[in-house]
Amino acid sequence: GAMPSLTEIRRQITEFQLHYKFGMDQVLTKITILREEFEHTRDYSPIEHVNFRLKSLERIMDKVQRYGIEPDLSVIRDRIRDIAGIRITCSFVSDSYWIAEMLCSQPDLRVIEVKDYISRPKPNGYKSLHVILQVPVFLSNRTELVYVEVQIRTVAMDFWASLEHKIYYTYSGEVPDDIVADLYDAAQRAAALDRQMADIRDRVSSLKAQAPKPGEGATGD
Ligand code: 0O2
Repeated sequence: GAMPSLTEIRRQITEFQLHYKFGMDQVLTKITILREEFEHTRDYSPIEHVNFRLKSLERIMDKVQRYGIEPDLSVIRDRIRDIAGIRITCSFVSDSYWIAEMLCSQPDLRVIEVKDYISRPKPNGYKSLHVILQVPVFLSNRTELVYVEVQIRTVAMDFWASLEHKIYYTYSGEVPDDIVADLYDAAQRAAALDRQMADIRDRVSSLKAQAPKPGEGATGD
């Protein structure tokens, strides 16, 4: 067939990106609902912050090269599953699993894969829970299924991962050995901090459970 015109290519790319934005918006709304419901019914929400991004065309093309796949929109749609990315930061490790479970049990989301780098960290020390979902996007004339990657991790894991990501790019992937070793050590300390914080929380909540509530318990004489 004839080569598509530049205008046509641009239209196709914009449409492609728009579908990911729609899919991401759907999942973001679900997260907002969970968050607001928690704030309403309890005194705390397990969700601390939510960040999101659409992968740039440039970064998509890097991945096309790395995967050695055809630079074709329909191939990219099938093979690259983190074009729409959402990151949820929470306080405690147990919250990560809890949030993942609440999302994964929603009937209109299809869970494609769960990568648990919390229980099995990457060799560099990276920890995070990755959930790859497929979301239906209802367009005027059809329904499109789009992948959305949700990364869920604690504040401590997130602190580590943002620094590691910057360093990795600073050295274009060739990080000096001593820095690799120090980063690994820092990841272990972040994990120790997460354990300590959970332990403190548990002790405080068991004390709270024992304490008499106002108006009950000791009558004081
Ligand atoms: P960005 O800038 O976040 O978009 P692959 O993507 O092929 O390397 P896979 O199995 O397809 O690996 O995906 P995986 O393991 O779920 O990882 C995808 C994303 O997780 C990455 O996206 C990072 O956001 C994050 N991630 C994974 N491993 C690490 C790590 O060791 N350190 C940090 N800081 N982040 C990690 P991108 O596209 O690499 O980057």
